[in-house]
Amino acid sequence: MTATAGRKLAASREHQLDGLVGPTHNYAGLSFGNVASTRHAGDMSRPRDAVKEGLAKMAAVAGLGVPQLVLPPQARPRLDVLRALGFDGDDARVLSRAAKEAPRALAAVYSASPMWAANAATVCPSADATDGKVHFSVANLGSTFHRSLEPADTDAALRRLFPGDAFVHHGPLPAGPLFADEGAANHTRLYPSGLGTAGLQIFVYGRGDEGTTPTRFPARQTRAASEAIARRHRLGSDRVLFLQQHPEVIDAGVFHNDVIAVGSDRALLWHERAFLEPDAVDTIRRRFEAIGGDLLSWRVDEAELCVEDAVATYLFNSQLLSTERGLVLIAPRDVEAHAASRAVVERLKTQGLGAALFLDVRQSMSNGGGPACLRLRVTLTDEEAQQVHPGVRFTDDLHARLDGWADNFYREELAPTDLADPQLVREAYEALDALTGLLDLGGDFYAFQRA
Ligand code: SUG
Repeated sequence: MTATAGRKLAASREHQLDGLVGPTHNYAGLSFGNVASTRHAGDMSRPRDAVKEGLAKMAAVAGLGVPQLVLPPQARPRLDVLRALGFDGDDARVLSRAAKEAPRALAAVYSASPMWAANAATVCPSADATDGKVHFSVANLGSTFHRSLEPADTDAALRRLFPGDAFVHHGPLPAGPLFADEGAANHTRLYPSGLGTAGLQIFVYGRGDEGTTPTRFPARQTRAASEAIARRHRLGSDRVLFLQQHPEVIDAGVFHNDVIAVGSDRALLWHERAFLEPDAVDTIRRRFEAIGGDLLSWRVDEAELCVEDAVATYLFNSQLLSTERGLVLIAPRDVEAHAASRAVVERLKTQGLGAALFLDVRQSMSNGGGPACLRLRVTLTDEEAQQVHPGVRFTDDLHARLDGWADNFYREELAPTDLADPQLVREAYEALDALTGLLDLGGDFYAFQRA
């Protein structure tokens, strides 16, 4: 570690990049292994509430003094994908045929899934990389069809939001089961507080080349993918740790590690069944100590909160934020409403947690996306932060403008049958066209604007 890198991290801040919920947010049961997605398949969705819940969360985070950024939604529906699947003719014909012959494909091309920015990419701060750059690796998201449509546009968006040579943008890893990658949802970074040195990056995978794997639901992250990312990001071997997620919890609906553990700063909140290796957290502690860290371990036992209730309430999908008030937990309201889950938070408050805020992100939760799913953490030095596209900085003014934009363009309700309505396509594109003005992204951000 050079003195320069040490100075750089001392002035670093963790930015929260939240996926803005797109106008076609709907419930289609597209994610096998994500129990909320399956349970809510076919429900009526409320896109306007969804985007406003996300905006209110961004406001709460910004209100804590944490820098907040907005990731624009991707253009949906992807009629180009339906055409590639053989549906031809004008838009109305493509939609009506797909609705009859391939309703799941229709739902997939409409999904607002890019809102879950934790799956957009894995991001590593410059202090950890031997080349002193911030590295982004876009996730390939090949485990589900609807999410496999995201990487190319995610890559383009991240390049637009983080331009300049402080940032290295790696595209997605090669497609296919071997390098299945779901981004930062399986990645945690701990750093020794006050030292201004590099951190320890923990990559959690569901499937290795050998050994136990889940039997009921897919493991969406492989060890090979995590290793490739660590290599690309030029992380020293003393900076990385690879741990296997317990296959049994994947089979219980923990489709990403951030559904069963969350860490930030020097704190790690984890369920006793999160990891396969029984001594996983001892290893984390030891490795963290070796780089000058003192782990604050918050273990939750099965008797205190069972995995099923953890999945139902999403306690571990809270955001853990370093603020002037100490560590703050942004948890879903479902945690507050559940006695055992809430009791864990009360206990944490006696063990170093500064405060907890309970927020309503119901629309996202019903598709299996809690507060932490909606954000990607991007740690930047002050100098790097100056390079970020200024239009996506969340301010009170932008909040007000985006609220008004949602009132103008978002439907209150969306039923599965509405997806065949060509008017919805026009509405969605009009909304996004207007958004590029609000975020100062120019008139050529979306493919439909360039056509
Ligand atoms: O990939 N749900 C998302 C939820 C992602 C949550 N992210 C994190 N844990 N970080 C998924 O399963 C459901 C879409 C539908 O069924 O309509 C969906 O894609």
